[in-house]
Amino acid sequence: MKALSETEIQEKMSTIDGWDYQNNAIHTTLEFDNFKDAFSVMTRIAFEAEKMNHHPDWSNVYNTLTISLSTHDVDGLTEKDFELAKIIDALVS
Ligand code: H2B
Repeated sequence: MKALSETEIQEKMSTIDGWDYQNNAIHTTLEFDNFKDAFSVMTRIAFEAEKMNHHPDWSNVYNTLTISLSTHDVDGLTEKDFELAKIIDALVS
């Protein structure tokens, strides 16, 4: 899978919600009511990530989940990052 160009990335940024593009990755921060809710969403994201064989860089502190997506294999952004971002958007909407 090839890394997306800057133009392609800018086009795709309009297809996802609440993400920003920095340092060759896309980032979002999600806040939940409590740890249990945060962790249940993480579990659902984890299953989707495994199905795609594409995994987030993330950290969780109590009710806050910070996620960064990039494709390590190409050291940049690919279609897979935007596909997973859309799945995450759908899971939390
Ligand atoms: N996840 C992400 N985010 N980027 C990758 O390049 C990647 C991955 N590569 N998950 C996969 C696993 C690769 O390491 C395995 C061997 O297919």
